[in-house]
Amino acid sequence: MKFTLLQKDNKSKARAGEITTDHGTIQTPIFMPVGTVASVKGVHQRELRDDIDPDIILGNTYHLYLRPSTGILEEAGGLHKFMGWDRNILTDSGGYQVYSLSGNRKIKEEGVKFKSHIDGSNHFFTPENVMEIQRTIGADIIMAFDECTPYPCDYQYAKRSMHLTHRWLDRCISHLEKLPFKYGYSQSFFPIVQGSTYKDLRKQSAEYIASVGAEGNAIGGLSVGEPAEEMYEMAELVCDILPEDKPRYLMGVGTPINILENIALGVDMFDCVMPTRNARNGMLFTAHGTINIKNKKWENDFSPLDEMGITFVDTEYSKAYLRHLFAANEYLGKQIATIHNLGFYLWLVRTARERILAGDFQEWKTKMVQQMDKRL
Ligand code: PRF
Repeated sequence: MKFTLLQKDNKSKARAGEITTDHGTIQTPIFMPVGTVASVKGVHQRELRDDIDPDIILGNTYHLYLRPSTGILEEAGGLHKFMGWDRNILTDSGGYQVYSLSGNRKIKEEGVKFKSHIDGSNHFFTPENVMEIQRTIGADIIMAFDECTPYPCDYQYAKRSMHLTHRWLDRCISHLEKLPFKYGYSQSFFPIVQGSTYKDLRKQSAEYIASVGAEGNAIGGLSVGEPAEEMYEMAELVCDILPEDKPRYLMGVGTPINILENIALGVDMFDCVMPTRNARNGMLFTAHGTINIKNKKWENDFSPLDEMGITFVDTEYSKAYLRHLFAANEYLGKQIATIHNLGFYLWLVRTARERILAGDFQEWKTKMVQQMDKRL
């Protein structure tokens, strides 16, 4: 993997860059649509590629290991082949899903014992077997096995957990060295900074993560319920410590405003279920604020879904039509809303990149944050 920093913004810490892997080039800042179970919910791979056009999508180790299972993915020749996606994929390690989805989890030095959210069966994740699973899934970027602390989290717990995440990181790295790539292309490994909302822990964690010299670095444990200002403060502190010449990935963030604010602090990569999940509930993100398409006020509004026309759904369908699809509980409503929202998120990061390259990112960001902070 190669990361090239193309431009640093003068008035903020925003950066524009390029990551190149064996599955192509990723222009940063980037938003990665979430395809948890080898599917970006509601969107065909062809629509994803041709209409939304992300350079990279995300999959989840926790889900893919449980279903279809690591064995099936190995038989298929890896996740790219299994799902018919030949661009980049990143897999999260399960270090978050195990805590948020599975019941009765038990964290020990050795790893995490958990119950499947599907059938209640017992499983055990360790840094070692999670590296093996991610080798077999075969994503281009794979993540360290960590513990994501909840919010709020008392200082002693956050500190112990951060040290556990660091010890697990050492185990991930030494085990990966023994595991060759499986499918003829390489995989890059990103460690994850933790430390909850404590400045001294975040600093210590960022320094430790930076010291392992990985190809890219991630920031975890944020956007778990803390106020946005606290998230920004932690992200800035960590970005200032992480190496400049490696991509920085803020995990599970966030709203369009969160994304612009964190780009301004030096983050290059984002993922979040918000554009896809909220689309399925009838919430549309636009450059002028959010729309609840189920609202009666759209019943006879025959204007285009979004005048900006970022994706074809924006100009081909009206607000009244999409409201009708939601009222009638038609699958198509969720599909159209998902294409719209992902199209908008990708437009947002692409435009941020253009503004960074053009030198007027900060002015554009201030205007966008103001105009997106509305309900239409
Ligand atoms: N760790 C991992 N994945 C994550 C997170 C984390 O802390 C978060 C936190 N927002 C989202 N996804 N492994």
